[in-house]
Amino acid sequence: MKTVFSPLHAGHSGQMELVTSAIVPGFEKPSRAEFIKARVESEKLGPIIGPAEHDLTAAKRVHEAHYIDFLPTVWPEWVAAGFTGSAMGFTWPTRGLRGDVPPKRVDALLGYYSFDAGATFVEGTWAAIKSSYDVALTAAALVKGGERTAFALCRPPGHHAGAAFMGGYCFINNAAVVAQWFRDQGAKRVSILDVDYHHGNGTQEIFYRRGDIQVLNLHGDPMVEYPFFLGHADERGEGEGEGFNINYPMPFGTNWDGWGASLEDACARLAAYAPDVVIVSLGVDTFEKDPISQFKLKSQDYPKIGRRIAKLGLPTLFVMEGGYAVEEIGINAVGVLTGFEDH
Ligand code: Q9C
Ligand code: ZN
Repeated sequence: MKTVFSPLHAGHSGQMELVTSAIVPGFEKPSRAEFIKARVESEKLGPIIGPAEHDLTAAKRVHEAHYIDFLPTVWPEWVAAGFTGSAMGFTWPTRGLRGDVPPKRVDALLGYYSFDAGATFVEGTWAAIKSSYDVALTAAALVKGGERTAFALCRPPGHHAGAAFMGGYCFINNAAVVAQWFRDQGAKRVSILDVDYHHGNGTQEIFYRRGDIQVLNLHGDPMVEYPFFLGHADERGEGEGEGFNINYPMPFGTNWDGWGASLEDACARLAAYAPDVVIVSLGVDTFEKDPISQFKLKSQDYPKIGRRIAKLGLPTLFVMEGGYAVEEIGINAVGVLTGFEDH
């Protein structure tokens, strides 16, 4: 399978991150993508190609235009305001406050367009966001063009980004963008299978009222795990989307037995939906040694994920999301892909 990769991800580097009791160097760092790329090469997965440039039309099909237009302005406005360090919000419009009046300061707008302080900008961040989007669309075009599969080695990731919010290291929801793009290219139904450890709250929010894009999410129980405020089993979609959003929250300590059972159920529902294409939001932060996660998958489990997805027999696009155990991230992510190819 072909991998699409852009070196521009590397400019999104050195950002800080707010965790429970400290501000620390971001876990979402450039070496993640470099370790994955190195493993694609050493495993001889296939050619690595660069992305074609795309305008922002496809992004605005799933995100609000004012949100997308804000993203490239952040760093220049931050610098013009005399701020240094990492650009992140610090005040958020929660229940009871005005979410309909964008303020005029860039630091306030960062809060306005976020649900947490986890989507942080440095100088190269917009170029990295744009390259990640280009990577996803370029890989999607390979599958649309008849390839059985492709790997979008996206960085930064996307699944926490909603129609008008960022968070959780995510700015543009690459998986959502390509799902809508496939619909616009004539696909009747699209499934998104999100196997990242964290609930894909942005993806769910974007498609919650849609029956033409099925969203299946396997993740840590939001009662006790980030992003906390979405991802429960009773969230099944609304209106035309009723029954097309399916959540599999799982407890801390979940290993292959429990996780694989959820995957089996998700794959059965996906097969019943019979989509034209499957988009896998590929996070490998389910790994036992992940520094911010609480599941217990082992490296030997990742090829099983790929093999199970391959058994669906559907065109499949893999879009990279999370995974923070950088030493093993390549082994695990590429393990899924070689498992898929083995089938
Ligand atoms: N103590 C993705 O995997 N921080 N985003 C969690 C850790 C945010 C994860 C707190 C994690 C975001 C794409
Ligand atoms: Zn994650």
